[in-house]
Amino acid sequence: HAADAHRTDLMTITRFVLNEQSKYPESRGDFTILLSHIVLGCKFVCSAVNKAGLAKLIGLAGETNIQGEEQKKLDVLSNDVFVKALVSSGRTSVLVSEEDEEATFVESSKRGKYCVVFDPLDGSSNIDCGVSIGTIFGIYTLTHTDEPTTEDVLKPGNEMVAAGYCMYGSSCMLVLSTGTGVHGFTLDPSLGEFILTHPDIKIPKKGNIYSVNEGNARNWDGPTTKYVEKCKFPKDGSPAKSLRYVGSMVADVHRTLLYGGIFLYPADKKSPNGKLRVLYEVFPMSFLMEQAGGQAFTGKKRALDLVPEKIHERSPIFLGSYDDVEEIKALYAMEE
Ligand code: AHM
Ligand code: MG
Repeated sequence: HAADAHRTDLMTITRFVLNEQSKYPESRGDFTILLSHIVLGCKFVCSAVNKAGLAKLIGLAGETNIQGEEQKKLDVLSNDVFVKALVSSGRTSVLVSEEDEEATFVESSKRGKYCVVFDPLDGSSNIDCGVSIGTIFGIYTLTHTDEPTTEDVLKPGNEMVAAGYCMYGSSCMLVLSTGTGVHGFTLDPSLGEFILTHPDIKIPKKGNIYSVNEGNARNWDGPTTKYVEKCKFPKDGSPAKSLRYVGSMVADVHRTLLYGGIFLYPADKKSPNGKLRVLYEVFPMSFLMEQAGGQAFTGKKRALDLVPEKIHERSPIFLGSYDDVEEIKALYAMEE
């Protein structure tokens, strides 16, 4: 049928979120405006990532970020674009970026009711070889009218009102949850619009892939070691799991969301809190996993129940299919 070949009723991300927000009578479009600024940042980064080789944007910026990692030009650029877009939206008060040691407090004339935590360009070790990288973000609401402080973002992940990521891969995909399921939008480059292509994503209840940096295995704790051993040599007659590890959290979590399985960044002897940051890596991905029917666990508790004390705090994380996370939870429970 001709009408099928050319879809004429395009569900853009803006239209989708406007529809969702219209369910709340108090909604005045602030969230939609905020999101459109995040979307602008994602489109900019997408285009910059695609041109990186050509534009000679790749390379060291000669700066080191606060975690002592090398900072690439694209990270700096992406961060600048997101901070400026978020401030100019007029809908934010506090911003926390992986690239900035301190939180950004928006000047009072431009303030709004949201606080945004984000990693503007995650997976930077993959930039130079053209492997998928991404942006991760989480959104809190400001619950008072006093001067904003970091306390406004040092809240458990279950208080986020929205979370998402954008993956710059073979296509550019934005995956979003505002607490009513998980929805995926693909950038149509000819339109410059994110179009709903993956409505209501649900993660398979059990998967057959595990995803972890096994190079750290000798420093793992007992439960993680046992779990990965079980993935490779299951004793209950089930087939062994496949290993997939991109090394970009967005890509590894995206695959886990669509295909099922488990993603692990455990604690190890060298990094007792793991590597990934609570506010802008662990929380948004855990929020999405739960919204898709999966689970996210820290080795001690539900990830979204963590209460961070510092904006760049780290935590071990195990997330993915419900049944697979259930298994690692059982192994940690045996330790206690
Ligand atoms: P980055 O913020 O320096 O890019 O590091 C975050 C990345 C994640 O995307 C990924 O899951 C993890 O670090 C990979 O770490 P490792 O190289 O230790 O396996
Ligand atoms: Mg990062």
